[in-house]
Amino acid sequence: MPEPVQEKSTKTTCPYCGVGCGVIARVSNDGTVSVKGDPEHPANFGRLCSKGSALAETLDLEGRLLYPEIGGRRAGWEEALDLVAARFSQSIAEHGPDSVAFYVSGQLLTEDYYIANKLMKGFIGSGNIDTNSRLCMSSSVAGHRRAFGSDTVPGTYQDLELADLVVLTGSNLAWCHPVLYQRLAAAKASRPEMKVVVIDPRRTMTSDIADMHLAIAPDGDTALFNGLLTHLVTSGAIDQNYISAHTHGFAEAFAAASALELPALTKATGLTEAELRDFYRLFETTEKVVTCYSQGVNQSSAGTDKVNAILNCHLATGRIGRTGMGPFSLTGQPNAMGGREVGGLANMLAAHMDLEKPRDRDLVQRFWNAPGLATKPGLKAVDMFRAVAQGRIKALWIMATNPVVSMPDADAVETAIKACPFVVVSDILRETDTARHAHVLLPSLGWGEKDGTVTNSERRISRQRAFLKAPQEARADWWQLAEVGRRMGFGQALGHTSPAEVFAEHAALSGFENDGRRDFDISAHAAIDHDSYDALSPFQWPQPRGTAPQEKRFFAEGGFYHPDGRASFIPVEAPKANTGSDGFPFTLNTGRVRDHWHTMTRTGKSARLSSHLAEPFVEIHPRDARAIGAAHADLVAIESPCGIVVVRALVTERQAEGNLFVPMHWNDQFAAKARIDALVAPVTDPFSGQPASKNVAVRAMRFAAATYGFAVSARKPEGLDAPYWAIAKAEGGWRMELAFAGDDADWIGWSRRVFSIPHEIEPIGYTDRTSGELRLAFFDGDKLLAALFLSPQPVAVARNWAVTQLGVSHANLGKRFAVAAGRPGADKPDPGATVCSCFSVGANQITAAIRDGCHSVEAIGEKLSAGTNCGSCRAEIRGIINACLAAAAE
Ligand SMILES: Nc1nc2c(c(=O)[nH]1)N[C@H]1C(S)=C(S)[C@@H](COP(=O)(O)OP(=O)(O)OC[C@H]3O[C@@H](n4cnc5c(=O)[nH]c(N)nc54)[C@H](O)[C@@H]3O)O[C@H]1N2
Ligand SMILES: Nc1nc2c(c(=O)[nH]1)N[C@H]1C(S)=C(S)[C@@H](COP(=O)(O)OP(=O)(O)OC[C@H]3O[C@@H](n4cnc5c(=O)[nH]c(N)nc54)[C@H](O)[C@@H]3O)O[C@H]1N2
Ligand code: SF4
Ligand SMILES: [Mo]
Repeated sequence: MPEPVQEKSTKTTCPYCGVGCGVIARVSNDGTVSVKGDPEHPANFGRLCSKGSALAETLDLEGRLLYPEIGGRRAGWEEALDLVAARFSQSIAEHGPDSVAFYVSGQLLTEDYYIANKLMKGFIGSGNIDTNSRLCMSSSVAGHRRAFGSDTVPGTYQDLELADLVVLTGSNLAWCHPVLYQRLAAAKASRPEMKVVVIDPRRTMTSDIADMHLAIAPDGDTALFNGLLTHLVTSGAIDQNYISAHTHGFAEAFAAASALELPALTKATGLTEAELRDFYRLFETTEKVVTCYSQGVNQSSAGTDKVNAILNCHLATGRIGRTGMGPFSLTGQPNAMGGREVGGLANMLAAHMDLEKPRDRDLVQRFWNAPGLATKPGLKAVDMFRAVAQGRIKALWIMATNPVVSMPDADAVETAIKACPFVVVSDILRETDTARHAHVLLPSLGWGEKDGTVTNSERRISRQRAFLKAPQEARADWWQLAEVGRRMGFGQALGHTSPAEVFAEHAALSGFENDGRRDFDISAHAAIDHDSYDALSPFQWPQPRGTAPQEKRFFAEGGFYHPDGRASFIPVEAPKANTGSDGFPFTLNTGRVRDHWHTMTRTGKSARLSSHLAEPFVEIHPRDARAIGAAHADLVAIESPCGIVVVRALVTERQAEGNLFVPMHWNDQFAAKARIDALVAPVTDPFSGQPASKNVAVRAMRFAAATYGFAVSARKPEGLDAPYWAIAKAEGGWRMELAFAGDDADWIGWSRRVFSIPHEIEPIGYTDRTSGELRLAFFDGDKLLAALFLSPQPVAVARNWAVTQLGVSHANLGKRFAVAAGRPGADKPDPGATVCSCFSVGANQITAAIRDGCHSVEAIGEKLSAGTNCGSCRAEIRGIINACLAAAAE
């Protein structure tokens, strides 16, 4: 654990999702950290989800990168920074500024991002800085800019509570923005007349509170919202005054929208006429509508058009910027918005200005005193890694992102990085799928150690504050960038000595020659000093010079940022329905699970978070599973022309037929072959350059194994060589799923090697000749070191029970044999798969409580505490209750 800075509570902001919850971190005298929600923060008013609640469990120094490394050897900062500066300068001198690139992240703080962008665009003079926000928010950015003339989110979180209809499209809010979901669920509970519509090919946990779930065909959104626009016109629900006073292009947009008649609409959306009519009628007759959208909209080859199809409907009804109304782009990362504000995307310039506009370039050039400012946009992420592969980029700096896992065509991205002459990676961990290919590794400060600001989905800027000392030699990302910039000769422009100074400059630029022409203006903070920065309370932008903090919505009275002040309707056409391609009949959809964050570098450290879903899986419809001969818990290989993964089958009717869903999280550190982006083709949206990560043509087949295994081990397993393995952190050790091609290995020898068992320890064994099952357990005195359960079928041992055996004393020999036999005793029943990660309550415990008469989420909460802390599992508990009661009624 890093050392505490001071023994007191610190107000800071959660480093995970774009809800941007306020957190109070407390460091006790013995150095232990605890976190709770900040009751005063306007994003969460004290609530936290499962990931936020478990933050303290991710702060240990295990696996941290703690000093710079060059070519795998420890180096000093001076040497590492000199080398990075020299290699970047050399490449620029020999091949020009476009031969270098930065690939950064929406998880950087605004101050880090500002310096990265200033160094690359202002002083290196290239646009080649792009960010993982390209994979995340760029279609929303492009859609906003086409419609509004600026990248503006018009509304606030409160609008979701005040609306009478909330449409959630391409958003699994319950798992991905859990506190906002809780706010919505609470509003709906207090006003049951409020309606929620969820539009998603899968029936996700978010559908739990929905009055209507529309299982849309992949990429059917443009057709759906075009049909809606047509319906709004024909039913007379449009706001003609708003359209004529504040917009242009309505006729063209309507003409494009009405191209599809009802029969074609049902085909394109995969919905019935009745479903379409019900949804359209609800939208037509409800004034207060908020339409929230996220990656089911953005991550598409037509993502920008989807965004504009949605914006068109809100503009046509004038339902924008008023209380309880408007389109709402849900941002993913903690600082997706801050990155956009500093212009971190390759085609943007600082403070929401445009790299392609000479006037904007001139303004920024003068403000920065940067005669060499880039004159054209740089390469967007997919093109950037293509340029790396082609040898056009010779020096690459990757910061706070893990592209070998998260970029489409991930195997090709890995090959490109490996072949790049000079790669710098700044990360908090030493071993990631990307870091392993770096020539220079730079240790960054992590959450709790670094200082700066982030902007959440509702334009609220909050401080992240340090409450732990920098561990060993880790340093802030902005400092690393500025130090390299100084060594490259740009010292005058990068002389900042603190994040407060960087923030002040960023605020000043936002107001520079602005006069209301640009939406992003926080110049009220242009002269902020260190003390005020330390004390800065969360505030929403805009906050121009001389104004007090305000809660502002945009565009109720027009005032758009196109030169004529009007919004543009964008005519959009529905893409042709995807009919699959030869030999690749399934549509692969990818996304997130409740308790993991992206590539698991932080959530993978928490046993509690890792127990919710402990291995990579594919959601598959029962009929599809039958068709490929796979039963529940079998392994499935999924393949596209780009790559292959092997994951567990999770057979469920929540999944639509013909579609598969695999989470994006698992990577080479946690599984043998589960980097799903290895399958995703690098197909991008033509306007935003955002990859289509949710609609990939694949084939699937049962993965035959001769032997399946499950194991628990006190030590992290080493050298796993099985064709399938997936490891997860457990209380007191690790748990893992395994599959082998053969059935006659030297399992004792294998276990000794993989679980690091001292040679003097003999196993307790158990073989069942009829079932072919074999169990081995290794004890050191009364302590279980490892247990391996093997079977010709997927292993049926009670997982969570087995995991708890690592932590208990096995003084009684009989109990040791029970472990080897894989049989929970009556005194310690199997809790079942974890549902509530805050209180470690499993599905079997919940089922038992239901049998005992607890028939509501509240009753379960009273009996087991499940669902009473962060509330992230309440939808799942309700699902178990409904399933049990339905089964009992049959
Ligand atoms: N637990 C957790 N929360 C997170 C994150 C995390 O890693 N873990 N990451 C954060 C980040 S960076 C982001 S960007 C957000 C993402 O938040 P979300 O966008 O809510 O999450 P996803 O699971 O990527 O995708 C959302 C849904 O889109 C659906 N979908 C797929 N194709 C289509 C389609 O064609 N149309 C429609 N309408 N829906 C479709 C998927 O089935 C999926 O349920 O989450 C943030 N929050
Ligand atoms: N198939 C598929 N692919 C996807 C998506 C999908 O839905 N489907 N979603 C896309 C989206 S929306 C996103 S946002 C991306 C996310 O993908 P990534 O950005 O690649 O995922 P992370 O795991 O968040 O990577 C963050 C890295 O930064 C490190 N880190 C943490 N804190 C710090 C810090 O303070 N400083 C530094 N320097 N490093 C730090 C972490 O250890 C980790 O290695 O994935 C995208 N890829
Ligand atoms: S909803 Fe959860 S992950 Fe998102 S900011 Fe709040 S506590 Fe963090
Ligand atoms: Mo994201």
